[in-house]
Amino acid sequence: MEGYETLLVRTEDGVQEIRMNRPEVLNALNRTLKLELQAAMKAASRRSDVRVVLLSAEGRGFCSGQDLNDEETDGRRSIGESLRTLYNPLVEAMVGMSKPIVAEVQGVAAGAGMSLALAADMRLMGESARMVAAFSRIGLVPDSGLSYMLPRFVGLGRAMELAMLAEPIDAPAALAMGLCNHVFPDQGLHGAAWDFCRRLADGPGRALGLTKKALQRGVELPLREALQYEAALQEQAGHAGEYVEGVAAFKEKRKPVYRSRD
Ligand code: T3D
Repeated sequence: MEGYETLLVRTEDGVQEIRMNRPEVLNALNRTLKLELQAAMKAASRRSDVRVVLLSAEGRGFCSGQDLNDEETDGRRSIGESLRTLYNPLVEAMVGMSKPIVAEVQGVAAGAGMSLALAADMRLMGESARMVAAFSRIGLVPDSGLSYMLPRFVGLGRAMELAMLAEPIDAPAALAMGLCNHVFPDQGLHGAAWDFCRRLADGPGRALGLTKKALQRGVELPLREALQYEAALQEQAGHAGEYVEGVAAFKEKRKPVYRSRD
Protein backbone atom coordinates (compact mmCIF):
# COMPACT_ATOMS: atom_id res chain seq x y z
CA MET A 1 0.00 0.00 0.00
CA GLU A 2 1.21 3.52 -0.75
CA GLY A 3 0.56 6.62 1.34
CA TYR A 4 -2.50 8.60 0.29
CA GLU A 5 -5.37 9.98 2.35
CA THR A 6 -8.20 9.15 -0.04
CA LEU A 7 -6.71 6.36 -2.15
CA LEU A 8 -5.58 2.81 -1.57
CA VAL A 9 -2.84 1.88 -4.02
CA ARG A 10 -1.24 -1.51 -4.49
CA THR A 11 0.91 -2.96 -7.23
CA GLU A 12 1.09 -6.65 -8.09
CA ASP A 13 1.91 -8.64 -11.24
CA GLY A 14 2.47 -5.44 -13.24
CA VAL A 15 -0.99 -4.11 -12.32
CA GLN A 16 -1.41 -1.03 -10.15
CA GLU A 17 -4.80 -0.72 -8.52
CA ILE A 18 -5.72 2.87 -7.69
CA ARG A 19 -8.71 2.55 -5.40
CA MET A 20 -10.79 5.54 -4.41
CA ASN A 21 -11.49 5.36 -0.69
CA ARG A 22 -14.33 7.65 0.41
CA PRO A 23 -17.08 5.02 0.57
CA GLU A 24 -19.27 7.01 2.99
CA VAL A 25 -20.06 9.48 0.16
CA LEU A 26 -19.87 6.96 -2.68
CA ASN A 27 -16.36 8.26 -3.44
CA ALA A 28 -17.48 11.81 -4.16
CA LEU A 29 -14.57 13.84 -5.51
CA ASN A 30 -13.36 16.29 -2.91
CA ARG A 31 -10.26 18.39 -3.52
CA THR A 32 -7.92 15.86 -1.90
CA LEU A 33 -9.25 12.94 -3.93
CA LYS A 34 -8.92 14.89 -7.17
CA LEU A 35 -5.34 15.92 -6.39
CA GLU A 36 -4.37 12.45 -5.21
CA LEU A 37 -5.88 10.79 -8.30
CA GLN A 38 -3.91 13.18 -10.46
CA ALA A 39 -0.68 12.45 -8.54
CA ALA A 40 -1.29 8.68 -8.57
CA MET A 41 -1.94 8.60 -12.33
CA LYS A 42 1.23 10.58 -13.00
CA ALA A 43 3.24 8.31 -10.69
CA ALA A 44 1.83 5.17 -12.37
CA SER A 45 2.79 6.61 -15.72
CA ARG A 46 6.41 6.99 -14.61
CA ARG A 47 6.86 3.59 -12.96
CA SER A 48 8.36 0.94 -15.20
CA ASP A 49 6.95 -1.90 -13.07
CA VAL A 50 3.39 -0.65 -13.65
CA ARG A 51 2.09 -1.94 -16.97
CA VAL A 52 -1.65 -1.54 -16.40
CA VAL A 53 -3.74 0.65 -14.09
CA LEU A 54 -6.95 -0.57 -12.49
CA LEU A 55 -9.12 2.33 -11.29
CA SER A 56 -11.50 1.00 -8.67
CA ALA A 57 -13.41 2.15 -5.63
CA GLU A 58 -14.19 1.09 -2.10
CA GLY A 59 -17.77 0.52 -0.94
CA ARG A 60 -21.08 0.30 -2.77
CA GLY A 61 -20.47 3.01 -5.39
CA PHE A 62 -17.73 3.76 -7.91
CA CYS A 63 -17.91 7.55 -7.74
CA SER A 64 -20.76 10.03 -7.22
CA GLY A 65 -18.99 12.92 -8.98
CA GLN A 66 -18.12 16.28 -7.48
CA ASP A 67 -18.41 16.30 -3.68
CA LEU A 68 -21.32 18.67 -3.26
CA ASN A 69 -20.29 19.44 0.32
CA ASP A 70 -16.67 20.25 -0.43
CA GLU A 71 -17.06 23.55 -2.26
CA GLU A 72 -19.44 26.50 -2.28
CA THR A 73 -22.59 25.74 -4.27
CA ASP A 74 -24.14 29.22 -4.02
CA GLY A 75 -23.35 30.09 -7.64
CA ARG A 76 -20.40 32.37 -6.81
CA ARG A 77 -17.49 29.93 -7.03
CA SER A 78 -15.63 29.61 -10.35
CA ILE A 79 -16.45 26.07 -11.44
CA GLY A 80 -14.48 26.71 -14.64
CA GLU A 81 -11.38 27.22 -12.53
CA SER A 82 -12.10 24.03 -10.59
CA LEU A 83 -12.31 22.13 -13.87
CA ARG A 84 -9.22 23.70 -15.35
CA THR A 85 -7.02 23.05 -12.32
CA LEU A 86 -8.38 19.81 -10.83
CA TYR A 87 -10.50 17.78 -13.23
CA ASN A 88 -9.01 18.50 -16.63
CA PRO A 89 -5.39 17.62 -15.70
CA LEU A 90 -6.65 14.34 -14.23
CA VAL A 91 -8.54 13.41 -17.40
CA GLU A 92 -5.54 14.40 -19.52
CA ALA A 93 -3.20 12.34 -17.34
CA MET A 94 -5.42 9.29 -17.88
CA VAL A 95 -5.96 9.73 -21.59
CA GLY A 96 -2.31 10.63 -22.18
CA MET A 97 -0.85 7.73 -20.18
CA SER A 98 0.80 5.25 -22.52
CA LYS A 99 -0.53 2.30 -20.51
CA PRO A 100 -3.98 0.72 -20.47
CA ILE A 101 -6.35 1.95 -17.75
CA VAL A 102 -9.29 -0.24 -16.78
CA ALA A 103 -12.17 1.12 -14.68
CA GLU A 104 -13.98 -1.33 -12.40
CA VAL A 105 -17.44 0.14 -11.89
CA GLN A 106 -19.61 -1.16 -9.08
CA GLY A 107 -22.74 0.64 -7.93
CA VAL A 108 -23.10 4.13 -9.31
CA ALA A 109 -20.79 6.22 -11.51
CA ALA A 110 -22.44 9.66 -11.55
CA GLY A 111 -21.46 13.06 -12.97
CA ALA A 112 -17.69 13.41 -13.03
CA GLY A 113 -17.57 9.84 -11.74
CA MET A 114 -19.03 8.72 -15.05
CA SER A 115 -16.54 10.99 -16.83
CA LEU A 116 -13.66 9.26 -15.02
CA ALA A 117 -14.98 5.85 -16.00
CA LEU A 118 -15.17 6.99 -19.63
CA ALA A 119 -11.67 8.45 -19.49
CA ALA A 120 -10.35 4.96 -18.76
CA ASP A 121 -9.56 2.82 -21.79
CA MET A 122 -11.88 -0.02 -20.86
CA ARG A 123 -14.72 -0.42 -18.38
CA LEU A 124 -15.94 -3.48 -16.50
CA MET A 125 -19.25 -3.20 -14.67
CA GLY A 126 -20.97 -5.20 -11.98
CA GLU A 127 -24.39 -6.43 -13.04
CA SER A 128 -26.17 -3.99 -10.71
CA ALA A 129 -23.92 -1.03 -11.57
CA ARG A 130 -25.19 2.07 -13.34
CA MET A 131 -23.90 5.24 -14.94
CA VAL A 132 -25.69 8.57 -14.62
CA ALA A 133 -24.72 11.76 -16.48
CA ALA A 134 -26.01 13.58 -13.41
CA PHE A 135 -24.88 17.09 -14.36
CA SER A 136 -28.23 18.34 -15.68
CA ARG A 137 -29.97 17.17 -12.50
CA ILE A 138 -28.18 19.97 -10.65
CA GLY A 139 -28.28 22.53 -13.44
CA LEU A 140 -24.79 21.94 -14.82
CA VAL A 141 -23.45 20.82 -18.19
CA PRO A 142 -21.39 17.68 -18.85
CA ASP A 143 -17.76 18.15 -17.87
CA SER A 144 -14.48 16.37 -17.15
CA GLY A 145 -14.47 15.07 -20.72
CA LEU A 146 -18.02 13.68 -20.80
CA SER A 147 -19.11 15.97 -23.64
CA TYR A 148 -16.14 14.66 -25.63
CA MET A 149 -16.36 10.97 -24.75
CA LEU A 150 -20.08 10.29 -24.63
CA PRO A 151 -21.00 11.14 -28.26
CA ARG A 152 -17.96 9.18 -29.42
CA PHE A 153 -19.20 6.10 -27.60
CA VAL A 154 -22.94 6.28 -28.23
CA GLY A 155 -23.52 8.79 -31.05
CA LEU A 156 -24.83 12.33 -30.83
CA GLY A 157 -28.56 11.70 -30.48
CA ARG A 158 -28.23 9.18 -27.67
CA ALA A 159 -25.64 11.35 -25.93
CA MET A 160 -28.07 14.27 -25.99
CA GLU A 161 -30.76 12.22 -24.29
CA LEU A 162 -28.42 10.71 -21.69
CA ALA A 163 -26.98 14.13 -20.83
CA MET A 164 -30.28 16.00 -20.80
CA LEU A 165 -32.55 13.51 -19.02
CA ALA A 166 -29.77 12.07 -16.85
CA GLU A 167 -31.58 8.74 -16.50
CA PRO A 168 -29.48 5.92 -15.03
CA ILE A 169 -27.92 3.60 -17.61
CA ASP A 170 -27.90 0.10 -16.18
CA ALA A 171 -25.07 -2.33 -16.90
CA PRO A 172 -26.79 -4.32 -19.68
CA ALA A 173 -27.74 -1.05 -21.42
CA ALA A 174 -24.21 0.30 -21.00
CA LEU A 175 -22.86 -2.90 -22.53
CA ALA A 176 -25.27 -2.67 -25.46
CA MET A 177 -24.29 0.97 -26.09
CA GLY A 178 -20.56 0.27 -25.94
CA LEU A 179 -20.12 2.23 -22.71
CA CYS A 180 -18.62 -0.81 -21.04
CA ASN A 181 -16.65 -3.82 -22.23
CA HIS A 182 -17.96 -6.58 -19.97
CA VAL A 183 -20.51 -7.09 -17.22
CA PHE A 184 -19.77 -9.51 -14.37
CA PRO A 185 -21.79 -10.74 -11.40
CA ASP A 186 -21.33 -8.20 -8.60
CA GLN A 187 -19.57 -10.66 -6.31
CA GLY A 188 -17.09 -11.69 -9.00
CA LEU A 189 -16.38 -8.24 -10.41
CA HIS A 190 -13.20 -7.44 -8.51
CA GLY A 191 -11.55 -10.80 -9.21
CA ALA A 192 -12.57 -10.58 -12.86
CA ALA A 193 -11.13 -7.06 -13.09
CA TRP A 194 -7.78 -8.25 -11.72
CA ASP A 195 -7.74 -11.22 -14.13
CA PHE A 196 -8.52 -8.89 -17.02
CA CYS A 197 -5.74 -6.50 -15.99
CA ARG A 198 -3.24 -9.34 -15.52
CA ARG A 199 -3.95 -10.46 -19.09
CA LEU A 200 -3.18 -6.95 -20.30
CA ALA A 201 -0.05 -6.82 -18.13
CA ASP A 202 1.20 -10.00 -19.79
CA GLY A 203 0.92 -8.30 -23.19
CA PRO A 204 3.57 -6.25 -24.98
CA GLY A 205 3.43 -3.09 -22.86
CA ARG A 206 5.13 -0.81 -25.33
CA ALA A 207 2.95 -1.98 -28.20
CA LEU A 208 -0.19 -1.60 -26.07
CA GLY A 209 0.81 1.98 -25.23
CA LEU A 210 1.25 2.71 -28.93
CA THR A 211 -2.06 0.96 -29.66
CA LYS A 212 -3.78 3.33 -27.24
CA LYS A 213 -2.34 6.31 -29.10
CA ALA A 214 -3.22 4.84 -32.50
CA LEU A 215 -6.87 4.26 -31.63
CA GLN A 216 -7.29 7.61 -29.87
CA ARG A 217 -5.94 9.41 -32.92
CA GLY A 218 -7.69 7.04 -35.33
CA VAL A 219 -11.12 8.35 -34.37
CA GLU A 220 -9.98 11.92 -35.04
CA LEU A 221 -7.91 11.77 -38.19
CA PRO A 222 -8.82 11.62 -41.87
CA LEU A 223 -7.87 8.24 -43.40
CA ARG A 224 -4.69 9.41 -45.09
CA GLU A 225 -3.32 10.93 -41.87
CA ALA A 226 -4.40 7.91 -39.86
CA LEU A 227 -2.49 5.67 -42.24
CA GLN A 228 0.60 7.83 -41.88
CA TYR A 229 0.27 7.89 -38.10
CA GLU A 230 -0.05 4.09 -38.02
CA ALA A 231 3.07 3.76 -40.13
CA ALA A 232 5.02 6.02 -37.76
CA LEU A 233 3.89 4.08 -34.69
CA GLN A 234 4.55 0.74 -36.37
CA GLU A 235 8.04 1.94 -37.20
CA GLN A 236 8.61 2.38 -33.46
CA ALA A 237 7.01 -0.94 -32.54
CA GLY A 238 8.93 -2.77 -35.23
CA HIS A 239 12.28 -1.74 -33.74
CA ALA A 240 11.41 -2.93 -30.24
CA GLY A 241 12.32 -6.19 -28.56
CA GLU A 242 8.65 -7.05 -28.15
CA TYR A 243 8.30 -7.55 -31.89
CA VAL A 244 11.39 -9.74 -31.99
CA GLU A 245 10.05 -11.81 -29.08
CA GLY A 246 6.54 -12.04 -30.56
CA VAL A 247 7.76 -13.35 -33.88
CA ALA A 248 10.31 -15.69 -32.26
CA ALA A 249 7.58 -17.15 -30.04
CA PHE A 250 5.36 -17.70 -33.07
CA LYS A 251 8.11 -19.53 -34.92
CA GLU A 252 9.04 -21.59 -31.87
CA LYS A 253 5.37 -22.44 -31.23
CA ARG A 254 5.38 -21.06 -27.67
CA LYS A 255 3.69 -18.22 -25.81
CA PRO A 256 5.59 -14.93 -26.02
CA VAL A 257 7.03 -13.59 -22.76
CA TYR A 258 6.90 -9.81 -22.63
CA ARG A 259 7.77 -9.16 -19.02
CA SER A 260 10.07 -10.56 -16.41
CA ARG A 261 8.26 -12.30 -13.57
CA ASP A 262 10.84 -11.75 -10.81
O1 T3D B 1 -16.14 21.87 -9.21
C1 T3D B 1 -17.23 21.50 -9.64
O2 T3D B 1 -18.25 21.55 -8.95
C2 T3D B 1 -17.34 21.01 -11.06
C3 T3D B 1 -17.56 19.59 -11.21
C4 T3D B 1 -18.79 19.06 -11.42
C5 T3D B 1 -18.82 17.65 -11.81
C6 T3D B 1 -19.96 16.86 -11.25
O3 T3D B 1 -19.68 15.72 -10.93
S1 T3D B 1 -21.53 17.48 -11.13
C7 T3D B 1 -22.46 16.10 -10.48
C8 T3D B 1 -22.27 15.94 -9.00
N1 T3D B 1 -22.89 14.72 -8.52
C9 T3D B 1 -24.19 14.59 -8.31
O4 T3D B 1 -24.96 15.49 -8.51
C10 T3D B 1 -24.66 13.26 -7.75
C11 T3D B 1 -25.26 13.45 -6.36
N2 T3D B 1 -25.63 12.16 -5.82
C12 T3D B 1 -26.71 11.50 -6.19
O5 T3D B 1 -27.48 11.91 -7.04
C13 T3D B 1 -26.96 10.18 -5.53
O6 T3D B 1 -26.28 10.18 -4.31
C14 T3D B 1 -26.50 9.00 -6.38
C15 T3D B 1 -27.43 8.83 -7.59
C16 T3D B 1 -25.06 9.16 -6.85
C17 T3D B 1 -26.57 7.71 -5.52
O7 T3D B 1 -27.82 7.59 -4.91
P1 T3D B 1 -28.05 6.52 -3.73
O8 T3D B 1 -29.48 6.58 -3.37
O9 T3D B 1 -27.48 5.22 -4.14
O10 T3D B 1 -27.12 7.04 -2.53
P2 T3D B 1 -27.37 8.29 -1.56
O11 T3D B 1 -28.11 7.84 -0.34
O12 T3D B 1 -27.95 9.42 -2.29
O13 T3D B 1 -25.86 8.66 -1.15
C18 T3D B 1 -25.16 7.98 -0.09
C19 T3D B 1 -24.42 9.02 0.69
O14 T3D B 1 -23.45 9.65 -0.16
C20 T3D B 1 -25.34 10.12 1.20
O15 T3D B 1 -24.83 10.57 2.43
P3 T3D B 1 -25.62 10.25 3.81
O16 T3D B 1 -27.03 10.74 3.63
O17 T3D B 1 -25.55 8.74 3.93
O18 T3D B 1 -24.85 10.96 4.88
C21 T3D B 1 -25.15 11.21 0.17
O19 T3D B 1 -25.42 12.51 0.65
C22 T3D B 1 -23.68 11.06 -0.16
N3 T3D B 1 -23.40 11.58 -1.50
C23 T3D B 1 -23.77 11.02 -2.66
N4 T3D B 1 -23.32 11.77 -3.69
C24 T3D B 1 -22.64 12.78 -3.14
C25 T3D B 1 -22.69 12.68 -1.74
N5 T3D B 1 -22.11 13.57 -0.94
C26 T3D B 1 -21.46 14.60 -1.53
N6 T3D B 1 -21.37 14.77 -2.87
C27 T3D B 1 -21.95 13.89 -3.70
N7 T3D B 1 -21.82 14.04 -5.03
